[in-house]
Amino acid sequence: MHKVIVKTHPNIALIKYWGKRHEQLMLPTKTSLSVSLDAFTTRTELSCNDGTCDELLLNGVVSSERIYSPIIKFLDFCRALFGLNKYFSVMTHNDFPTAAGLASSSSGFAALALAINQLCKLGLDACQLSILARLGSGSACRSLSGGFVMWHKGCRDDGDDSYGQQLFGADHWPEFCVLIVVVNAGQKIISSRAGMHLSVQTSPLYKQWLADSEQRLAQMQTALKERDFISVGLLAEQDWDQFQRVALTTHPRLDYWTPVSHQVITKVRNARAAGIKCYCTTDAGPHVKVLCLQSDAPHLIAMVSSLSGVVNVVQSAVGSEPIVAYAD
Ligand code: 2P0
Repeated sequence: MHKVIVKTHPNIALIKYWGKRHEQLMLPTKTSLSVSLDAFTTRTELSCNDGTCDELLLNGVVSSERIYSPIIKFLDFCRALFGLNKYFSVMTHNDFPTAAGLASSSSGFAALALAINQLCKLGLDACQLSILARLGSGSACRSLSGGFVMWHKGCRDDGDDSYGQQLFGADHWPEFCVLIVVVNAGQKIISSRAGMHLSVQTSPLYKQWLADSEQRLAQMQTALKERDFISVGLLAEQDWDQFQRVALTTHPRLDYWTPVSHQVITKVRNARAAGIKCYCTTDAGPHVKVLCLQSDAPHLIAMVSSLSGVVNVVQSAVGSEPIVAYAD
């Protein structure tokens, strides 16, 4: 096989991951749960090259060191783990902003793991693929499946029980909708990886969040199963609220949000007070994700779009499985 093209979706966590119990193996301190975003896609084309190093293009250009080096590290890791004696050409295209709090590393490393498995005929099963993606970026292990996915924190030292598992596919809840409210902002100043490390070390609220989140997981699974939107929204917003408090009490303080983010959040909460079922969450970045039902989306989009500083609002259904689009 000479070339593969794969497509994956990023995911947004309803119960967050933020911190590691093992840094190299990317083992998390807590189990997390996410939903795949159908509206955003990473497309990765992978082939072998005859040169003496890997080549990497992100959205058609040679990317910055910050994006480049974790990918090369991941390819080095794959070469060592699977005895691959070759260099790769990687062409990745995200149809959404990279490293801006829109979970590009989740779909990016999921795509890379899937593509290497195909190209090099590694024969990894779903669980092994998720573990491989996790070694690139934690949240990527939740992007090897569509739908609603739980990343088990696991308890083994080798991490073999820490992988993403699909709870429900995209077709479980066609009305479930995520509005991605893109606000005016650049790349974030402190990466998630560095930020979560600081939070584990310094936030006085961190341990309590772990305990509360653990309890929320069981409730969230039941709410998802029953398609109980209000409970899903409230649980997600509670977990995000604690995540935000943890970030803001980290030393140095991690404030990933802008005044526009807060204006969006206030609008959403006002809409909820007026009877619309809508809930907020964010990643470690300023863009706000609004959980709502499809029928309420047009009204909510019009409402938040009117704020100055909102660049655009993307409506997303629940994403489906990654695909191998082309292989020869
Ligand atoms: C999540 N985030 O659960 C949380 C919520 C951001 C906020 O996973 O160090 O890029 O590569 O494992 O996966 C972002 O962190 O970090 C993230 P690494 P990652 O989606």
